[in-house]
Amino acid sequence: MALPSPDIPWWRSGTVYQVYPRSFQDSDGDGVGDLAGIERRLDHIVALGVDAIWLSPIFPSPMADFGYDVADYCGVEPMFGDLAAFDRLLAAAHARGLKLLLDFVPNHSSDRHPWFVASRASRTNPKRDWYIWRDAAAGGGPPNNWISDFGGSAWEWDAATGQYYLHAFLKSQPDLNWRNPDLKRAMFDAMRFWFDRGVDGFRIDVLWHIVKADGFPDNPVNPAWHPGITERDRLIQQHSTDQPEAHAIAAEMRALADEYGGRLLIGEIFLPNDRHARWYGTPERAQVHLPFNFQLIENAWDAATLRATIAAYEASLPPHGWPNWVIGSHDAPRIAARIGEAQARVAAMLLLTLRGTPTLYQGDELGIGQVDIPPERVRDPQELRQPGIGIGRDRSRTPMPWDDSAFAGFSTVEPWLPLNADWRTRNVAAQDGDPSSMLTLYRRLLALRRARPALGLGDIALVEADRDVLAYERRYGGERLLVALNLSDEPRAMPFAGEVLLSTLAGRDDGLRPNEGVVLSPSPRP
Ligand code: TEU
Repeated sequence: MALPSPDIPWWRSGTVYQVYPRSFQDSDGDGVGDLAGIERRLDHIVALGVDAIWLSPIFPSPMADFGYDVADYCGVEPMFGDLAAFDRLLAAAHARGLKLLLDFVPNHSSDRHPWFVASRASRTNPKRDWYIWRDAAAGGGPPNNWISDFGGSAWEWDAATGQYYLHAFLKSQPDLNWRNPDLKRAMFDAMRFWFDRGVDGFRIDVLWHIVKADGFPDNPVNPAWHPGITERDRLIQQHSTDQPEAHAIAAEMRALADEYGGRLLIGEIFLPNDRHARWYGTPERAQVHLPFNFQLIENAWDAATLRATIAAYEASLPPHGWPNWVIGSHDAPRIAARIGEAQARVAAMLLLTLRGTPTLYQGDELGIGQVDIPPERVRDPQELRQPGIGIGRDRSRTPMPWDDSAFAGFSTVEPWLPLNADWRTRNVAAQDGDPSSMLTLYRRLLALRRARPALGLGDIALVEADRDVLAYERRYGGERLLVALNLSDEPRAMPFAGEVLLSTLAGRDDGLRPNEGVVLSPSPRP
């Protein structure tokens, strides 16, 4: 077996696990998770078999968007702990061989950030230009037609200074002006602050948003919009996102990460393949290591679509671009809610056997499915502003169920969001020793991926198979593994001859059973 070269960076074969700090483990009895809680539960993450954790924002925040409204880029939200608690968590993670990534939110700050307080104080304040201020349109009203991702105009009138400011998300999340050199320097200093403390990299929030077209032209109307989808999609975000200057800043961020050596940058980018691939940059002037690929979340769950998705994405990558796949997040619906638990097992196998770095989201390893949030407990600002179209994000932000004790061992009091209704049986302790549990399946898949360079690093080739079956080969050096996934709830023909190393189901069968996925070692060729 060919052994991977030691200079292959860890994140190529590694797996990232997203922790949503508010909902992982409460250690001080306020119903909200915190850093000491995460530290206490690190062994769960180690036992799972991932390589890195990415923490959603932990910085001081009024929590209008649950941490994605940052009031200090170089601090820790008191609800989560303090810098000392962060240093302890980082040391504890490193001691267990886990990397730790933070969530950098460069597009906007909180309106309570001292920079914005200064910026809105007067038109002549030295920080005025750190945010995006514009006069009203000639006939009055907002400067252009841009719509906030959370609905309504992206411009908010400030009566005191007689101008509008831009906010791509909530009005309490004013967009920063990356064209201002002082702002840019301050943001790079914030990245250095965390790199100096030892963080292994960043997931960068809405990276493709950070620079806007000069002159702020109107965005074109989207002819495909209908009232069943978000208001944001009324327009095509042509001038408000994906500007060349944003790519240039990504390249500078990468240069900084490289300066520190071995630090990873993951960019949150939602774009079609051709434009998405540009976020890798060029070998001479690289941008992010991994532009997040959300196509397993966005695209239909059937063999033909997945096959086409994999083929088109692979074909779009530049030669130096390493792929990655995401199957859940704090924004997306739970995978098991979307496709059902039986297929969620197949999805786990797909995620962990595709070519590219997988990111998995806390709770998906337990197969948490639909969680109905009673109307009076809805907290997500996006849902509160655009109710009724099914975009609520609370349903994937519910607390981790650890055991069947009070509040699932997450807290000693009622948590900030309800638990999954089946928490008494669907929790870490219950699944821990159960050979048929989702948790056991994830652990086995991660162990196999770690043991087999063909899975962690190998090439991928899609293989023709029966209807509803997605099949591919992974190959590294002399090692070859085969994957066959039955996307239907009927039996299908097994496309390969070989020894089953791992099935998503208990027992064995010659064919592919309904909703079965298998990894095989090929039989030697006759
Ligand atoms: O999300 C960016 C983003 O594109 C979201 O608007 C996404 O489309 C939506 O949540 C799907 O329902 C990032 C963060 O992940 C999200 O939690 C933040 O609210 C947002 O940026 C603003 O910082």
